[in-house]
Amino acid sequence: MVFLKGKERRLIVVSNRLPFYKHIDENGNDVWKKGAGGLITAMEPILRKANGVWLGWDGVVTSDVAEQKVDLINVSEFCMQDENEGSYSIACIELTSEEVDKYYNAFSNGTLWALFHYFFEKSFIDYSAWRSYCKVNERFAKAICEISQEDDIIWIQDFHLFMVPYYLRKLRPKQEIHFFLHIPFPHIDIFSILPWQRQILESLLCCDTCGMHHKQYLRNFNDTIIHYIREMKSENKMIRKEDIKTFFYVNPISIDFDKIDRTSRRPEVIKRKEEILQQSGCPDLILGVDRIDYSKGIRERLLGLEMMLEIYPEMKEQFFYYQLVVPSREDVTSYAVLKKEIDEVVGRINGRFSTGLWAPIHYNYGFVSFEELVALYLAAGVALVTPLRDGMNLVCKEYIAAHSDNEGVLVLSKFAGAIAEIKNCVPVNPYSIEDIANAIYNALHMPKPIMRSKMCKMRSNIRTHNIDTWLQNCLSNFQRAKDQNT
Ligand code: GDG
Repeated sequence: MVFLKGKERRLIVVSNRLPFYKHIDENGNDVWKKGAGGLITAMEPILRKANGVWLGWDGVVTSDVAEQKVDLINVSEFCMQDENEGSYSIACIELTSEEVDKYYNAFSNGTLWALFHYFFEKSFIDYSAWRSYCKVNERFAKAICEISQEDDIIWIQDFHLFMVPYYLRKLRPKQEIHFFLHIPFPHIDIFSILPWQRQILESLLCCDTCGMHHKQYLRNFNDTIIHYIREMKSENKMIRKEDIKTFFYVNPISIDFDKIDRTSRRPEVIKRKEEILQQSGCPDLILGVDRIDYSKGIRERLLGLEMMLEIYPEMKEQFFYYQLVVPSREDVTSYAVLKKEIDEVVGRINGRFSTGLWAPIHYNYGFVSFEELVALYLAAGVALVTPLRDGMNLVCKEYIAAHSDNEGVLVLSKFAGAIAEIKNCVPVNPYSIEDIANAIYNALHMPKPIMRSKMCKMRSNIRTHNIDTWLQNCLSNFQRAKDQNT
């Protein structure tokens, strides 16, 4: 439940993927595994505290979705958890393999993700993928109606579900509908490439609120909407049938600072940090943590590291770069190609610069536990967060929260939404290999008092702007919209 103006309301979060995915083991039993990604990191603590419901795809591919019934499962049934953290329920949507190909891989990840991150050359226009996207979005809207009541707060997340507000508004004219976009909203010139821009805008206008991470995304959205309204007026079309005003707001998402800070102070995590440093055998550990994605700039970052070793050969054996890459969207061709490219670049750089027992890069393509991740953050004297474009980026905020020792330097891309809040980082242009090379060198040589002063300031900022304050801000905007619409 969340408390909104004197009343307890049930919170229903809706996203494409659930935080857990299901597969059936050899004995026919359901096995649930935890997924990884920014949306899970951000929304899970909120749902636990609110004892809410999370509706999404459970990763199951089925042959028939005609008679789908949506059941609620409490995650405490299959997931070990800390009693103090609370619990929540999940409600599962299934997809057919054709829908996985078209709605998920082709339209959501192929067309929308690429376009909204400014990779328009990777984005493709496929009408049958769009139709599948609408069909699945309509199924989500029906599932919401099945599991909710009109008094519940429905909070739809992200670009996979742009059309859900439109279908839901048709089914529930009086429902309060909220949306949050976790990726950038691009410039009008980019957005206009999309043949279905009007449908997406009209769907967003069916919401009570729509939140974004950065004021530039809202500016882009405003430019687009002004243009669209002018067009609609000139064509003498009604802008909206319902009398609902949509309230758009900016609220940069954040992390559970206290949980990461607490974990970083646990003796076993500190011990693990020391082991990592000892095993690396180098004075400094540099860290990169990313979901595999061309937008994260992993390849360019590795090239920057290579250039740093070319310009400053004395840096050999002085550091160890640990790159953790979490598998993601493995069925999308451009992601498989990227994986191969990264493998090759890592092999080449290690081949070029290794000496005796030292190799500059340790590459881990996999998933580590939360505690191991915090130990890695803590061990890293430098974090490289250099996406070519990122809605926000939570890894940089987690790195800051894990440094309860007040040490560490953050190298951060100018194209990550987080740069608006994190002023004491080393900013880089992630497209400039030379800029990355120099930033790594400078980060490794930053005098300790300056480093500590910068880290303290970054920590105090993220401690205050954490996931709880983000939620409270969103709820205030929900309330403002409600006041405006009644
Ligand atoms: C989208 C937007 C926006 C990664 N590896 C492991 C692991 N992770 C966790 C990190 C972090 C999350 O995954 C990645 O979050 P990001 O924010 O960096 O990126 P996206 O997944 O692209 O998220 C992004 C976000 O939504 C929220 O709005 O910030 O811009 O693209 O939390 O810690 N977690 C564990 N093991 C790993 O190996 N336990």
